[in-house]
Amino acid sequence: MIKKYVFGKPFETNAVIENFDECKDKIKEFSINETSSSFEFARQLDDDDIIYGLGENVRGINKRGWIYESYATDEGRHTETAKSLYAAHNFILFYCSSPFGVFVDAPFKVTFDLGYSKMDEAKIILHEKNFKIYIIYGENVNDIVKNFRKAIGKSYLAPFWSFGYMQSRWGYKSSDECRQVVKQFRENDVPIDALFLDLDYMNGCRVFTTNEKDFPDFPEFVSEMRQQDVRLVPIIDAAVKAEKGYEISDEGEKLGYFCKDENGNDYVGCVWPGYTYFPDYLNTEAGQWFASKYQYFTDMGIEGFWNDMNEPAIFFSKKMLEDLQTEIAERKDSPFDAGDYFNLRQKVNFLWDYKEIYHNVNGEKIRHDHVHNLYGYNMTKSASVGLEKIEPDKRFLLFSRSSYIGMHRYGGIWTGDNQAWWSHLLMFLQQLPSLNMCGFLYVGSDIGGFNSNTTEDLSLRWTALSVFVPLMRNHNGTERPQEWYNFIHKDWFKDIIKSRYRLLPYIYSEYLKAVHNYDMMFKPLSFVFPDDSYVTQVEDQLMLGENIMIAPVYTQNAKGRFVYLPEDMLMVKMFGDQIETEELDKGNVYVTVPYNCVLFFMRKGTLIPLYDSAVSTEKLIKNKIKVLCFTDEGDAEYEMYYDDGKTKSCEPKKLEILVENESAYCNSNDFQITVLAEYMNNIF
Ligand code: MIG
Repeated sequence: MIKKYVFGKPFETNAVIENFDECKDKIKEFSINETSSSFEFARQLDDDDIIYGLGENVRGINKRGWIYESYATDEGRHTETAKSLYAAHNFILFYCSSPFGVFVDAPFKVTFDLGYSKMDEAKIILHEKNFKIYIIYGENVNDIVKNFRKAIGKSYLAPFWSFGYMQSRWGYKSSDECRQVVKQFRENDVPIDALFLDLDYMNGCRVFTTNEKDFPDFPEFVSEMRQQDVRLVPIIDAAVKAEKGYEISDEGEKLGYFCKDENGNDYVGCVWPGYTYFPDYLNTEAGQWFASKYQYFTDMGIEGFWNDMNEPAIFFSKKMLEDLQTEIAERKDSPFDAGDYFNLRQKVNFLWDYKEIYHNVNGEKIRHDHVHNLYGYNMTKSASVGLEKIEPDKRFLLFSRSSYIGMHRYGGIWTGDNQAWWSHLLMFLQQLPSLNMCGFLYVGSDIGGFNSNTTEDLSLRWTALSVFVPLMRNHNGTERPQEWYNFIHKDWFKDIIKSRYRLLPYIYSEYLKAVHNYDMMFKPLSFVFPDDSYVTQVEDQLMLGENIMIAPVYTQNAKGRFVYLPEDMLMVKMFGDQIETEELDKGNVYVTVPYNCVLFFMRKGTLIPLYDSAVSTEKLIKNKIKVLCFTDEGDAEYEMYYDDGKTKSCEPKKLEILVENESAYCNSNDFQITVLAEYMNNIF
């Protein structure tokens, strides 16, 4: 059950697509305080209450104890004290005596003070007065999330190839450099499915152009890579270079599709191309005009895109820079003291203001800060709708940096410019269930860390965690190159990446289940073992689907780690083609984890389908499946979801796999299934 409450006249975000009647009862979960400019929803917290949710954010799985601000921000440090990252995911779940979820559907700034100002009080502060609030109920936490997810609609379905290993860097400077990267993979039989192109492929950062000098014959380059099973994925920046003679700029100007300033002139900021216009993605026509330009690439055979800088990120506003220049010139001969200096410094740091920007939504002029959190969402929604016009049934890879709930129907996200810090490896693990609650299933983080120089061991451990994650992409922007071949133990990376391809039937199946059943792929342990009071404390392990538990190593120099087993489980260590298993008893146990190891734990009575590894998703032999079992009195079973991986319209198929006394059975003749009996010896 879901109750919808409406305050004032909310801007339609289209986050929720199921229809609910407006509820006029009093909200019983919160006490409400209205001030002249805001609404505050407060609730007492018991000692044991947990708060889950908030999607992409800093801190733990339990969000309690910090103050978060939903306001999409280009923030490249992601420290523990950050309040906002790139996304605004306003769903939280109170895990208390009678659990419930809350979705705050508000496109402006919302503060979630979750026991920060007062340790025993949660407060949601809405800084404007027009919004909707949904209170979501259910039989248990899984049910609450499911009800919410049904209300916001089915998550984006990514193509199967985008579950392969992907390499990126800011930036590969030429097509020859790209060829060298791919050569390293192919010559060493390290699997890869995609190579990402950052700013350098463009002509002077002009969106929908290519750099003829360093990336000559672009369409041929695309097909040359494709022949090697490597898809090229170009970056698409949100803003458009403001320049006479540049087609996109001229067209957008003429059609009136760019955001305006207060006086109705095109707003000019500065981003990578220099002075730029900002397409008005909140204006459907403007969004569709921009999206139609993706055809420039799809005509060349490009099948995937990543949308960047769409918070939107602005380095400075032309007007505010000019005002500052005038101010400095005027003050040339007047005294300047310490206070003046700090004022000036502050100004230089924030030389743009979202209040300068206006949208045109169905003829209505709306100031950007009132709808700020919808910009990246609408850029990506437009792209998805536009791509659907180009090829209606094709699944394109599409993911975005900024997002709002609702965007999960159109694309995935990556978690932006993280750091090559061990704490960010753990933080990513902790973001996974929160992202899934908010509908974002096709997600990933920059493996190895985007900012700061990585280390070989950090890259290895990060790759090992990402084996389980849909978007498995190594990306960085700093000096130290972090493609696996730059390190000493190349074979260790190879083992880990091969393990990914082996595990794909399970990973993809659990992804499809989460999409089609409105479920979470990654869950906190408390969602699966509600009767075990200890698991609410576990912040560094997750359930992946119902059947396996993951517990990555996230500390430097650690040869292993302690793992909490909520029940007897089978420990599995994969090393590419090699596998080791050991049955472990419930409780705390220390396990050693070599650097080339992918570690997970299976529940009793279950099995994991595996492929033989291959150098690309296309080379996998998908009808030959090997199963790894942890039987319960000789039996194990698994329902494997699969589909064509290419079209949107295909319904998932379900392969029922059953193992009885070392023989495997399934409900389809298309598959050949073998039991990996050697790993079962210690079990029978
Ligand atoms: O201001 O395109 O998060 O992945 O490599 C930096 C360059 C702009 C930010 C993205 C990052 C990308 C980088 N971009």
